[in-house]
Amino acid sequence: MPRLSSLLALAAVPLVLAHSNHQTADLTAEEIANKDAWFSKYGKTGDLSFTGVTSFAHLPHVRCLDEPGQELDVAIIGMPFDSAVSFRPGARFGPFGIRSGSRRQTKIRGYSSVTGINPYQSGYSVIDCGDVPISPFDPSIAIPQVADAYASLLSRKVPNATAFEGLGFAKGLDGELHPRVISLGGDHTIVLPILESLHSVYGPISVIHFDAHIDTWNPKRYMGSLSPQADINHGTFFWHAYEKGFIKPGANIHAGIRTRFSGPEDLQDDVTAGFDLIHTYDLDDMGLEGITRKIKSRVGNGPVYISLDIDVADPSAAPATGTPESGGWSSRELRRIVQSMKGLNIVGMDIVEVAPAYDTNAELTSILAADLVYDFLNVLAGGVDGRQIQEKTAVHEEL
Ligand SMILES: *[C@@H]1O[C@H](CO)[C@@H](O)[C@H](O)[C@H]1NC(C)=O
Ligand SMILES: [Mn+2]
Repeated sequence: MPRLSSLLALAAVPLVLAHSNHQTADLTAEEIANKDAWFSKYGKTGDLSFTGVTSFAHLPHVRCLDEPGQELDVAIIGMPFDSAVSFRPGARFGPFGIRSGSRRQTKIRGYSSVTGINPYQSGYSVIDCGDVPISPFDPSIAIPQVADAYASLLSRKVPNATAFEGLGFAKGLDGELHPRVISLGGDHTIVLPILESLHSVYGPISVIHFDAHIDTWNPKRYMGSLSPQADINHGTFFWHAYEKGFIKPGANIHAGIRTRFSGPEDLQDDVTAGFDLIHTYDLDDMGLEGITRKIKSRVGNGPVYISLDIDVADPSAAPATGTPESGGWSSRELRRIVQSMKGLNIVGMDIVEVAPAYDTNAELTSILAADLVYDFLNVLAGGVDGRQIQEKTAVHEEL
């Protein structure tokens, strides 16, 4: 312990010595424009957690759709669409809310004591690509907009392919490496056009679906078939993905399910659509290990898409969502399950159904959603394993 306090004292020295006269405003305009002068006087340049224009985790922001030459390793993109929901609207503000919830994340302070890595400094770039300008008026326009935007991002060159190859990431059917995109929803319907775009690059893919609801409802049983467009909504999109052949038969799984159903026929349709199911209560009986094992054995080694509806979390942790259901996983339980997804061949991820208007003033939902994106980035970067945690513990014991 004495060594710990002496280390802390040493760490503070450069800031104290940096400038002896803190009470005087003596930098010229030229010096302020020169980052070094500002740094040597005040010890910090750039954004603080609570300052600056809000990109995800203060990452570089590029409007990628307007910049076709922009190369991408990992891209974060907002999909502000909520015109196909059954209950509370508002997820069009989800990307805004999640970015706001991410403000305490930064590249220079991104090291995880759990995974032993900093996913913002893992040899490849993470860029906030802004939002897709999605029509709020007509889902028959909005859905192809999502597909076109996603396909555009997937088509970009991957500048740091070697960092990816070390992680064993799958290539597309064309033999090329494609960017990994993390989408911020938006209501869950956006996943249908996302799967369409991914399918055209990888062929049929498996889905790991965290949600309180199955979202494989056959539209004929789900409020009837009023029009082709009304059939495609946030409760039916996986049924369409199954019918269109975007997802691999028998290699998909839900986790966290607990809603009510019309009857057993809903669950029969779910099996037809190719899904297995982990109930929210299974955590009590199977534990983290059992859930992880069941998910991984279901999806295997092929390309996997992870879709996370924030309503999978208990409403006490994530009240700001369109169709909350009591009895969900705590934020700690959910984050551990998500962190355990390391090692899968992940081709894309999303967090959907964050509707910030229903959040607490403390931004509980937005902060959880942003932290889950951080967990996604850790999983992509190959973090989370027991050995790294032990090494971290050893460092701690040395101090
Ligand atoms: C990735 O590649 C780009 C372009 O070649 C390069 O500028 C950058 O330093 C590389 N590494 C990271 C972490 O972005
Ligand atoms: Mn959903």
